[in-house]
Amino acid sequence: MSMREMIESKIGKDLANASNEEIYTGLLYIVKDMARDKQSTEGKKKLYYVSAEFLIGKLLSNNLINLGIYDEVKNTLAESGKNIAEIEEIENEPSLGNGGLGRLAACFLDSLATLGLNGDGVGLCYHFGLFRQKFENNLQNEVPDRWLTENSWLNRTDKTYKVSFGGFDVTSRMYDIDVVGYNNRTNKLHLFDIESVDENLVEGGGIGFNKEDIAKNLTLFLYPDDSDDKGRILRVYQQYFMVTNAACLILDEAVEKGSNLHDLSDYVAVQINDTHPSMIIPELIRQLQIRGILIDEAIEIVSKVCAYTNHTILAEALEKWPEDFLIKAVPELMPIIRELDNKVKEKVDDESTYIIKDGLVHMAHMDIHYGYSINGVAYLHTEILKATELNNFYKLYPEKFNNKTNGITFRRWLMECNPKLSELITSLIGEGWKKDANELEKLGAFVDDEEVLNKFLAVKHENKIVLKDYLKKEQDIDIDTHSIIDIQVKRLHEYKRQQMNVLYVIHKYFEIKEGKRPGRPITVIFGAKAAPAYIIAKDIIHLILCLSEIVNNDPEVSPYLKVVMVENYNVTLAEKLIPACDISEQISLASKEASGTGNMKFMLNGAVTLGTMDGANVEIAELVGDENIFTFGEDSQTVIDRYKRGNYSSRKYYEEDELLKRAVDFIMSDKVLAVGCRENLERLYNELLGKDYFMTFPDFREYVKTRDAAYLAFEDRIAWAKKMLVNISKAGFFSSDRTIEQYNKDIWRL
Ligand code: 26Q
Repeated sequence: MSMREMIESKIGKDLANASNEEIYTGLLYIVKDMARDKQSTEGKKKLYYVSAEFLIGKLLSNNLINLGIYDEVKNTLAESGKNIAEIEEIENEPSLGNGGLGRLAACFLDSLATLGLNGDGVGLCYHFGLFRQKFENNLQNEVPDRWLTENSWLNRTDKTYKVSFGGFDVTSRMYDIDVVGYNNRTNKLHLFDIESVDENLVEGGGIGFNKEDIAKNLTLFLYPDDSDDKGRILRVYQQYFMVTNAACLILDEAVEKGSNLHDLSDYVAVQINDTHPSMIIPELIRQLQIRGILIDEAIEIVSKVCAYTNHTILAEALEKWPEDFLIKAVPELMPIIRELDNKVKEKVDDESTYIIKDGLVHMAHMDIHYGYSINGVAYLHTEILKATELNNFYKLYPEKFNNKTNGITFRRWLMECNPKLSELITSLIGEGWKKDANELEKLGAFVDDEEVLNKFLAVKHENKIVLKDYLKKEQDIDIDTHSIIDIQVKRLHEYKRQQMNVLYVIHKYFEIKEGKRPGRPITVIFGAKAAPAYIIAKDIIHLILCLSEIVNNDPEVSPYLKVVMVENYNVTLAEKLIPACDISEQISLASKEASGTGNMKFMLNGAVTLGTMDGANVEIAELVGDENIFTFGEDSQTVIDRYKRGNYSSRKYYEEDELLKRAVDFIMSDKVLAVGCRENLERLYNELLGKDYFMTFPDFREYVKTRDAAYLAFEDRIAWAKKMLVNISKAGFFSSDRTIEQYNKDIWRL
């Protein structure tokens, strides 16, 4: 059957007469059929990647590419005057994650399937993912984002379990999404829901809902906090619901394959994605006990099965649950957690490593004592964990600690989002890089070939045109395709220092006012959601929006500088922004960003990094060399030492630096107050002057100098194209295929 016949028989009419919705739905079911046909037989051992977040993004194009039929479909549609880009727009993005950790889980699923490894994801089927961001009066508003539609990628299964909480039960059901590997096997993402969920609990237009009625609200929302522990008891219910279902599924499948449970570690590896699924340790122990295994052996079995990934160094983000919460929500787990804690207390003197302290259960401590592997997500991050944050644990279990530098899937983050660059690369070095990312190194042969370098510049420019059209159509934003495009997109967090970027923009605004104009217009793009309860983060968004109103409407400034804050930054927008970017802002305070993965996506798409020596930036710098990255700022050791001394005073820097003072004072100027809210602006101003916990002021001067140097370097177009090329050619290391191979070799052994 030809592609046309296949699609037309699915939708029951001629392509030419079909609506985009009908074509989308037809393609959805064609992909689902093909995925079903590609299911491979199970190996003996299986990985379960348990995670509260899977930020998978839209799936249609991704699946078509991985099935190898994207071009065929695209051309068939084009023959009937249909545009695949418009059909993609029909699909809702499932925003089942906050940011990096959730997106990493999605990249890992793609790589597992692509490498032919037997590994499934297990998580929750939130009805509303992360909120949709709306700007009103230069402020962030949050509205619910219902992504489920009648025809979706979810497949309802027959698997249901009874889940008991303190005082009541619910029934769970498993829904599956097929994870189609690139030219390889199909794995599954299992998402659990409650049968009794009630969407009517969501109150009039907002993201508020009755927090008490757990049997109805459990799977309504993803927690919108990123690193700030605002979690309440509902989060405990969610987490337990996730892990008890995961544990049931794991034991069912192992038994089905012939495990006698004593040999569980021959059948199962569980990767605990940050502490959100940590309760799977006591829960597996509990379920093994129910199946007749004594507690001491159950603990031993589970300790050979569970491995833990740490994604953050911010102490406040390490989950600690009050014992009271656990007693109320999941009473049956508490005795097991106490037993685990007692065993620690029997053999370990160091009180700082105890699981229960002052009425709080430290989830990470449980993971480290009872998991067989603990990994950080970039070289620097793992070293900091070993040397400082988790040093007491490292002394106990040095052999458990290992690094797994993050990666991204090149299928989505190059082939899908940047077809023009993919084509250019293939025309130069062949198709091999699609299966073996290290082959990108072959591009190194062209660093001095001006003709080739010009082609890279041309692709970048074409991508800027695509972005321009998209932003105009979707958000009524105008950008200049001949400007330098400088982008910072990621969750809004003080440690990521969007506020420092803003201070630079204010500084540039003053310079232009004084007649010091940049050689070429600059477009500064921000995209970020702030957790609804994170006040200062929302104030920073407010400042960015005020600033863009002022700058873009000032005829003296707007020809040279434009400030854009895209609304509702998500995976879909990232795929449009990243291919068009020249300068990738990765400016976190050194020691605070565990890895970052956006930095890798930008590099792969030919942007040059402007960054601190933090997270995976350190490895990027090492790979591309000083010539091909712009680094600045204090190093992690200096920062860690200053925190130890505890004597940082931002006011001192402010008073000693005219330019910094001028920029900071602008926040409270009449100009900004005229378009903004005094309360928000004043709070942010005071925060910076009174605290500046993430030390933007000490790095400000060097940031300005380095960013100006990057803009200047951009003017030597051939030299810049070389930097782009080197970045692309060295990006192979950051393929999540490499990361997953390392997890498998060192941790899972599938
Ligand atoms: C905790 C308690 C209560 C409610 C929410 C949370 C919560 C939710 C999400 C805590 C943390 C997160 C997400 C963390 C995260 O995304 N971390 C990022 O992980 C990436 C993948 O490893 C890294 O690249 C980033 O550096 C890291 O910030």
